[in-house]
Amino acid sequence: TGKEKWPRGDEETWKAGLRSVDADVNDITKSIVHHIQTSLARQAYNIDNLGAYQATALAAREDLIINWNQTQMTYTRKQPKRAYYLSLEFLMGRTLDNALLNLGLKEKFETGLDKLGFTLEDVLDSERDAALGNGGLGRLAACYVDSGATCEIPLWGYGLRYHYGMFQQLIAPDGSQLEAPDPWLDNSNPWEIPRLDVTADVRFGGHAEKLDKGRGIWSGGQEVLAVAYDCPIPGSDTKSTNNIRFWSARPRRGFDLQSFNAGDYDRAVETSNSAANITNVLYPNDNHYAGKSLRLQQQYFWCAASLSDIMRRFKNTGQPISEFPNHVVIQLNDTHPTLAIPELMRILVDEEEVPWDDAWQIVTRTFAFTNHTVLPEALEKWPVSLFQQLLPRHLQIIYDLNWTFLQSVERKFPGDVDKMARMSLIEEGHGQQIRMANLAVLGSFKVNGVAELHSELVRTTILKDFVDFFGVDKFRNVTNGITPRRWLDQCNPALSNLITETLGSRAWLKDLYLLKGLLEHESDPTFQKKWAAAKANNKERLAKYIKNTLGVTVDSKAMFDIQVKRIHEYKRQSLNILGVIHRYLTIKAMSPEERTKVTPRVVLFAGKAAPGYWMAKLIIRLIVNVGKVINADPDAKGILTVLFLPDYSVSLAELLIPASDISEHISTAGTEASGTSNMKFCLNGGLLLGTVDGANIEIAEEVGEENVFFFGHLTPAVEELRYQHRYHPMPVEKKSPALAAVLEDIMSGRYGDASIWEPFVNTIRQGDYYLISDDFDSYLQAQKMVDEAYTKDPQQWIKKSIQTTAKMGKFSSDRAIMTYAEEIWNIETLKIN
Ligand code: CRA
Repeated sequence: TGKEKWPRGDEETWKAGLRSVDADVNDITKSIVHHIQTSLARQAYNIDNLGAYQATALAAREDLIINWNQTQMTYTRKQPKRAYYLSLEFLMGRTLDNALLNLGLKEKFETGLDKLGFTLEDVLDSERDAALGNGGLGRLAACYVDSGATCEIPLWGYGLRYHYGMFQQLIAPDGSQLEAPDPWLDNSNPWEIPRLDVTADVRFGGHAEKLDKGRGIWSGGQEVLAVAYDCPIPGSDTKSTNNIRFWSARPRRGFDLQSFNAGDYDRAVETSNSAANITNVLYPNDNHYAGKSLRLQQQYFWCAASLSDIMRRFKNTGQPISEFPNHVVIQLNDTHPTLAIPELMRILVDEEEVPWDDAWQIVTRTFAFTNHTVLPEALEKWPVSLFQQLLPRHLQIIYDLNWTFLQSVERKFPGDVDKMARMSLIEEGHGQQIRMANLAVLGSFKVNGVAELHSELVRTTILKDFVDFFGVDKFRNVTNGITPRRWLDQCNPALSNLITETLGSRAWLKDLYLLKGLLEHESDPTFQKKWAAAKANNKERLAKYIKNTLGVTVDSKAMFDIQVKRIHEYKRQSLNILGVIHRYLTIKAMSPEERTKVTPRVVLFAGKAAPGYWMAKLIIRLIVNVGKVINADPDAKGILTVLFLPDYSVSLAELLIPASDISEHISTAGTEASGTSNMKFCLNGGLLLGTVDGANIEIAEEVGEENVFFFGHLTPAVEELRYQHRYHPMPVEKKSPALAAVLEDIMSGRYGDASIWEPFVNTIRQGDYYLISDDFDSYLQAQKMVDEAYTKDPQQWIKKSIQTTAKMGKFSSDRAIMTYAEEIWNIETLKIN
């Protein structure tokens, strides 16, 4: 019959060979030693922490793979509708600790390693971060796959396997940021499974010819091979283990044989090099479009490989192509994967010979799009000339889609040529450009923002025309979330254990609203003491790290005030450092007696600036130099310390976040789409100092406004204030004398030559686009309230901290992913047995 018998050979022998997941300590040490011996080719007498980590990872990975297999087999058998999360960034951080926790094997591994003479802590610390992302958007993708697996949703991620992740940040002696490459794969990556047999051909360039009925033929150019690397994503306390498939570029043929035979060796090697270049490096821009040709090649390479993989898997179900949207939903993480829309169109029309209109029906029932920013500088617009050169067939498809689309706009809004010009997929101008956001909206059945305010701004500003055209129902909100497994249980064992002990079980980790149960204990002095002790423990842990890395002693009894995130003018680290200088000047003006009444503070900054973002780098330099002066001044000793911690990463965040008393989320109103570190700090019992922006607003709604420190102008005022700065500027001296004194102090040369800082000071004196001068006094006021709340009633502060954690249930990424599943994807959970 041609049907083979499975399994081949003797079934009992097969069964006896299968490994199960319920290992005891003995199995674990055996597995580790086995990997040391046969995978690493090392032995008991020459194994160091790194080797122990690698062997431990290989041992844990076996358990992940067993669950992975079980999960994927169930999907294949039951054929549920599947969701695919297309993201150019997955900011995973470390994996071992998370894997052991999710598998419920952490204690056993700890005991096993101890028997072998290693501490779990050292072993965990030997892992390098996987930093395939810039910031919030990439970390969100990592939290969402964690929640997808935990909530038992058939959800896969698709990404790129960059050889170099986010650059390593060094701080030069003069305070400037330096960048070094991040060759994270150098020690090999135990968490990836190379699938050298899972590949896709991706074409670039060549010619596109149009046939009848919208069909076309694309040929010639250069073909690049995409090779899959799978990364298992375990759910917490479930067998459900999902996948991120990362694509790596390889030359299609080892060499261009024609050039090779013609004796043109250099050229032959060159083409193979340029193919491998595609997945070389992550672009280090956050919230900023740079328009590089190689970036467009990355985007297409990844979209084409992912869609061919998704299509192959769909076809294996044997369903007719019209069923595609009932089996597949694809979430576009920002506009980066928008090319998937014309690519699916191309596959359906040119390869599957689906009539154009039917194909468009399928496409527009398949995609949903998340917008992550309203900042104009982040909007992707690719030159038509670049498309002509690299993606000629996609350009034809986009033109054809635009033609039909603009006709329907004209029918709905006759004569409104301005509207048509704004909504067109093509921006006319000195060189036409393709507007990726317009294409993403047109090709998707749902569009969402990432916090209530942001989604409202999307509806009323950048996509207003599209709301008028499609109706408001297409435009939704899904407020971001964070995984409580990594961002509390893993990073803050002291607090996690106290919560579990208090609530009586670990169920809160999968139903975060259960944290509400802590409120019963908020006034219990014993509980308050334990709560404060957990925070103190985390602050000491951080102080130790600072001592070890920077050689600086910080007083862990002081208030820890933390701002960690990408360095960006809209995030206003500038406001923070200017406030610090104000605090310093105030201290300088005090008598020694008065200084004893000051609430001691440790102000910590960390974050990377895009290498090409000059002003952001200048702000880092200012922070470092202000810190140097203050930390060396006996007048400020013991009451003010200011540090910039280099090379911010997921792992450093895991150390910093549990140690904060207060954290700063102080963007100009309306600019931070959501923010997610705000959620992480509050979940760990840190209080929030912030503007009325992004998810800060919803956090305050949940934890109570009495528990957050809000300041600054509101979103509706911003436009008018910017107008005033432009056309009726008022000198800083008049608007805020306090700020004027600070700027003067900077220009006095105290922190280095005035000429260095002048460009920065000018951004505030002229134009002040981010409204530093408008919000400065209100910021100082809020800081004063923070000081008072912290010193005057420490017990009340602890209560606020408990209430904050207790009311953070909404911000679990489990809630967010279930909202996507139910309200957007129309997809069901699937239990894995
Ligand atoms: N830079 C927003 O700025 C948001 C994350 C995740 C961002 C953050 O406020 O929390 O996305 N936007 O939704 C973005 O990357 C391209 O836009 C971010 O991380």
